[in-house]
Formats: sequence, structure tokens, C-alpha cells
Amino acid sequence: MEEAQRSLLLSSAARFPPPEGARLSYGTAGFRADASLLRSTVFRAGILAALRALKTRSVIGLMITASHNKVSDNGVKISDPSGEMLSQDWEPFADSLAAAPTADRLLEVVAEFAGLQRIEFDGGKVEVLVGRDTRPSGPSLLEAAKLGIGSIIGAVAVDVGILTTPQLHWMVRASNRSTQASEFDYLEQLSRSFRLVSWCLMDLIPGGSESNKKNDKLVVDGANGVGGEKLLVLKEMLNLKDLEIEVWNSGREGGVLNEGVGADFVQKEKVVPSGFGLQDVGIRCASLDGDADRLVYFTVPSYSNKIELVDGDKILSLFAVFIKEQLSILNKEAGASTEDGYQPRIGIVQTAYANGASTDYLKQLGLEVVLTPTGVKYLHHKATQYDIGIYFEANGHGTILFSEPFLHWLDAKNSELSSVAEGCSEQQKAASRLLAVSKLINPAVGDALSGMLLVEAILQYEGWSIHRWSQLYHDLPSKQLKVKVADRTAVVTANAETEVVKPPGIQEAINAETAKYPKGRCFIRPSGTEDVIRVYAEASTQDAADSLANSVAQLVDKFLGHSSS
Ligand code: NG1
Ligand code: ZN
Repeated sequence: MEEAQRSLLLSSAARFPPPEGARLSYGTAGFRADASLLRSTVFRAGILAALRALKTRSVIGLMITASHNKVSDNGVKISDPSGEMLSQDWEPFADSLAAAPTADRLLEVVAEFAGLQRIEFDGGKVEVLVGRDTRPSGPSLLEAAKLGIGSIIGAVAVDVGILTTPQLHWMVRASNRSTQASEFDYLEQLSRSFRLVSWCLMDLIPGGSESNKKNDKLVVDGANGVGGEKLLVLKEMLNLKDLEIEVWNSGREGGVLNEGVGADFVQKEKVVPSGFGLQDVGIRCASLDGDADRLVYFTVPSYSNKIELVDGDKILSLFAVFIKEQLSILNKEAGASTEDGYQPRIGIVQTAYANGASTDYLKQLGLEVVLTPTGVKYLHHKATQYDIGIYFEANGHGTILFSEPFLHWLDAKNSELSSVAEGCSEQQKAASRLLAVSKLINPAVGDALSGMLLVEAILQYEGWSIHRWSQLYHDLPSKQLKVKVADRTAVVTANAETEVVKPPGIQEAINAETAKYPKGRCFIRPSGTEDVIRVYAEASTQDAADSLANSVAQLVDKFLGHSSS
């Protein structure tokens, strides 16, 4: 590292000492904390993003958001060149950078890591796209990020404004593929591919094109965040005739981000979000989270404020049913497809939070289901190992990944079928539908907006109401609790977080408690985004699930001691 680079880093780092008494780590989804603690961390994340850009010689993304957390929190996460989360082998470096107590130590950490990674500081120009959600702390953290990026010679921060997290990931991916990569291009791509999907799914419906087309309504809770605003813009571009989309809590009405609204609230509390009420009874409703990478559906019953939840597991199941159906049409009497012997492998990826009834249902469909630890970085990575990888967290974060070889095969099959058939065969329609879906769904990361459009298209194709969809299977009653403890890192888990290996003895105690409940299942894990241990319990009745969760929360207290805070 040359002297000019060293002194630039030293002088800028001196302006951003780490917060006293807070040690932040790159958790499930980047760094997250009270926004007042984050200027130094975001500055350092800027350095990290710039180094990642130098190392990969590609465009990198830096997103300032704390997703579904309260409005006073904020956070920062990095997108790799493909639009995926930051490579996990860089996370320990992120932690060391954030923790460096002085500018000198920070310089040492950078120099050591750059040496190990053989990063060359040759002044070559690289770009970091910087996006942020609507939090009031965003602008000041944006400045910190820009200064961090600018303290690596050659790295340029490009402010791409207020975006959803999936938009930023999509833009990074598109930039590195040298395709059109602006926010407008994203919205254009979504509306163009939705039109294509609608055409392929509706006009290529077996037995006629008009049967399922009806004027239908969807009411969306935008969490008072960025997703609501972007959906309003997208809605204008889509100019839909067969579907009316209303957006509440768009952020334009002045409500507080994520307060009593949004996908996390709806999924965890199972209560009608603010702004929704009797006028929405019986209507299909959806909820986005604060940065629009999560999506859940729900209905408002007339008799209570408890919603009927259609969560990420059911979105996954809907997608899986549809894709399986299209593949079987494609392979039926498929002279052509069996000749080449290609059998696409579908993988369903869930976490331990997936409702047990969903996992049973998916397995009964004959699908391969695997569990990974919590956090989309794990699910996404696993899903890339299949021709079609469908991953979802129960909280509504997920997408479908199609492998490049599978898409090439599908493209070739589509052309082959269209050249041999008179008119459009069922097989060719199925190939076109799958190709259209691959264009609509965001391949970089779970995306509430593109996921929602796909749900809407599939429901119309199947001719299903939200109630019919919800009845694919019945969720087992479940309960989630958070327990504050003195040190959450004292809990260490294994087997996709289904077992606790530390502290000793607690897993046996959880097992003994769980065994008391029919269909009981329970696990605990330290949160990666909040300073808590999370408890998840499932059982045959709601009372039993509540009671199992409470007993295990007490075990956590007993084994780990209550936090003094
Ligand atoms: P933590 O706090 O590690 O449980 C939460 C969600 C994750 C993921 C991240 C990132 C639950 C139980 N956990 O992580 O699934 O979405 O936030 O936003 O919902
Ligand atoms: Zn989110």
C-alpha cells in the first residue's frame, strides 16, 4: 500500500472512531443497531465495499437499511457482484474492521487483509452503488459510506438514492452483466415481464384464455416504507386492467415505518396492520417489510383483529405447485424431452422456522426439501445447487433461482417445440410459462414486488382465491418469543439451528419439555439482527404452542441468566 493511500485512510478514519461500549458484528443481514451508533460502522462498511470492488474488479452494492427493525435503528449490508450477499469469507474481516479501536489499528487491519487477499491498490477505477431506505438517519449514514468508499483510491461511490434492497441488488447484478441497470430499467423489466407472464399464463391457459380473467382486487400494506412508494410507481407503469392494486401505508400518509405495520409485524403478531379494517374483510391483502424484500399475504376476518396469515411457506408452496405442474406438462408425452434425458432437479430450501405442515406438504408432493440456517445468504447459496431452487423463509423472504444450463435447455426446448408443432402445443405453452417466470422473478435476492406479481399471476392462472391457496395445507399452531440474555453468543447451534450444542444440558431440557406436547417441535437460536435469543415452538393447538414456547423461554432464562439491561 502506497503512502498516499495510507495517509488518506488514516486521516479519514480518524474522523470515525468506533462507538464506545458497542461491539457490532456482521450478522444475519449485515450490521444493524440504533442509528446513533452506526456512523463509524457504515464508514468502515464503505471501505470494505471499496476493497471488495477492487478485489473483484466489479461493481459492488452498499445498502443502508434496517429492514423491518424500528425506525430509530439502521444498518448496512453489502451486495456482491452477482447481486448475492457478501461472500461469507469476508464477514470476519467486516467484524475486525468495525471493531478496530483506532485509525492506526484500522490501517493495520486493512493492510493485513489486503495482503492476504492480494488486493492491488493500483488506482484503477471501481464503483460502489450506494442505496438507502426511507429512514431519517439515511442521509447522514450515506455521507459516512461515501467517505469510507472515497478513502480507497480509485473507488467511486455512486449514490443511487432511495431504493428497496432488492432493487439495489438487481442493479448491481445488471451493472456487472453490462445490461441496462438503472432503477427505471428495473421497473421496466418488472412491468414488461409481468405483461409477458400474464400473457403466457392467461392466454396460454389450458382450455381458453378468458376464463380466469376477472377484475380482481389486492390491497397492499407498504409498511410506511420504500416498498409502498415504489409499488405506486410500478402500478402506474403496469396500468393493469384485470387487477386493481390499492396501497395503504405507502409512506406518503406520514405513518411511522414498521410501527404496527409491515410484513414482520403481520407475520409475527398475526394481527391486522394499522390502516386496515372492516373495509378489507374478505379481500386479498399483502404486506411488505421496510425495505421490500419480504412479502406475506393475509385476509382480515369480520369477527376479530387476528388475521388469517398466508406466509412465506405458502408462497413457496404456491410457486412449487405451479413449477412442478409446468414441468410435468413439459415432460408428458414428451418425445422430445425424454429423448435428451434431461430431468431438471428441483430443490426446496427452507429454515427451521418453516411451519412443519409446509415441509410435510412439500415432501408429499415428492419434492426434495432441505433446511439451512436462518439468513438468506444460506438459503440462496443452497438454492443455487439445483436446476430450479425455490427458497423462502417463513417470514416471506425468498425467490426462485433457475440455473443457466436449465434456462438454455428450456429455451432450446421452446424453439424445438414451436418448430415441430402446428399451433401452440401444451408442452410449448409450459416451456413459455416457465421462461416468462424466470424473467419476472428477481434472481439476485428475495424481492417482495416481483414475488407479489408472480403470486398474482399464478393465482389467476390457477383460478384460485386466497382461501383456496391457503387451504393447500393447514399450518400447525406456532409461537415465537424473544428472550433478552446477558450474552446471546453463549448459545451455539448445529444441524441448521435445530439443536443447541452450548450451553451444555439445555438441549436435553428442551427435548424433555417438547416431548410433553403432541406434534411438539421447538428450537432456540441467537438472533443475528437483535440482541435476543429467539424461541420457536409448534404444537397441535395454539395454547400448547404458547405454553411450550413459554416453558422453553424460562429454560433460556435459567441457563443463560437474564440480561441486566
Ligand atoms: P434474526 O434476527 O437472525 O432471526 C431475522 C429473521 C431472518 C432474516 C433476518 C434478516 C426471523 C425469525 N429471523 O433474523 O429470517 O430475515 O432477520 O432480515 O424472522
Ligand atoms: Zn427486509
